[in-house]
Amino acid sequence: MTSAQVNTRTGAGGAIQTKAELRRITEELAMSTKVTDMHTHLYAAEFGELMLWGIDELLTYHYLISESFRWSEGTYEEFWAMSKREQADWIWNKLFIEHSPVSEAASGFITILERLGLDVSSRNLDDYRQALASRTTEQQIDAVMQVSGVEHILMTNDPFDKVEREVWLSGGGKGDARFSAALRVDSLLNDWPFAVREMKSLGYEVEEAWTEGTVTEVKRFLGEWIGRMDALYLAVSMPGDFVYPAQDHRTRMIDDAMIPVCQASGIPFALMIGVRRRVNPELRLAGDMSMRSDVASVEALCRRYPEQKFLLTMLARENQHELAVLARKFRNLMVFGCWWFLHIESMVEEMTRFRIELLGTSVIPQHSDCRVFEQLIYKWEHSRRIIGRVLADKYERLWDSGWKVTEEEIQRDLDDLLNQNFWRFLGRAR
Ligand code: RAT
Ligand code: ZN
Repeated sequence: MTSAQVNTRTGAGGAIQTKAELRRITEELAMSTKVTDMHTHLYAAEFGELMLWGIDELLTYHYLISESFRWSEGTYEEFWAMSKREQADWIWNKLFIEHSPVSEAASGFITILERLGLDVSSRNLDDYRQALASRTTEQQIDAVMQVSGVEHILMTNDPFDKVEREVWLSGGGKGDARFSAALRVDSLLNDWPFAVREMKSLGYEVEEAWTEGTVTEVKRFLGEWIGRMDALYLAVSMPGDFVYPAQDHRTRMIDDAMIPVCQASGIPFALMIGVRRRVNPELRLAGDMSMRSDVASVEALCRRYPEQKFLLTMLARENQHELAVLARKFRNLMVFGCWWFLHIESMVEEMTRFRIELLGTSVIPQHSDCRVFEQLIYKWEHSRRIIGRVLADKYERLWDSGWKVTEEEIQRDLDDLLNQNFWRFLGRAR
């Protein structure tokens, strides 16, 4: 931020004059500071069909699918047999017309419409579709990044996904500097027989038995994919019953292959712990559940590998406080985001508050987890508002004691929270 910009907010000299001004400036800066979104399922335009955007994709977001079924007596098969557009119409009727869209995901859709300049009061879905129909993917990426203030996006990149793999193997994937890759390795840890088959088909000499040769080949696989993608970190989602250390495949994979490769490449390992996949398989992607996790496993990893950085988020509300306390003990642990079912206003508020109370501004308060591009608009707007409010409360307390934060300091703190803490943790301060 330039001093000219600073002075427009605070008047002569840049000093904040009143508590009301302190709050206003904090909340405004929280809304406008550029963001690095360090975990999404979004893609750059060159990934083609993987890059989801537009009204029908937004309405068929899996968060909304599961909410819609609460109002339906119909079968799952009927839903899945519909075209995407029909599914979108069905969800629109269930969640927006027959009932009011007050849930986080449903109200988020309304925030998107409004910010895209569409007439929310018309409730005319076809008008919304038409308004976006003339746009290209590239135009929509530019527009949404502009509106949401998201400057940099981390994708989730899975070499075990055939469609995505082809993009990378044909030399693509790195054409848009606003996007970076994160190498997703769930299959290696959570579905080893499948991973073995896939790696074999790609020419790696691996077998299900954990032999020295297999370890060497898994490390080669990881190293080559990190290089091919320029991956900024390695990432996995784990069930809540993940235990480390244990006499099992996961511990061997982490100790023998993943940590050595992360260390050789100088990248963090991101663990997202606490998902129970497909508790209702008929809901497909929408059928996953959260479960409590064992923070002691994270503790064991951080203690055993003090030189390795761990990015960590957990899915159960019950784990959040303990995890934040653990981050006080291990500087190689960076807590990030309010994940999935925690990405609702009440939880974001609670978690942001106690994280800042325990860790100051040394956390990454949010990531979006967006799957459809326009979701950046609502996920960040809703979270920014809360982050600004929490921070303003803390500055007001300081103000009452006579400690006056300056506008530059507020900007610095928000830049840390929304950008720099991520890049610094990677050792790539910007
Ligand atoms: O938030 C989501 O959309 C989930 O379906 C998951 O993708 C989760 O975020 C994950 O990365 O495993
Ligand atoms: Zn995710």
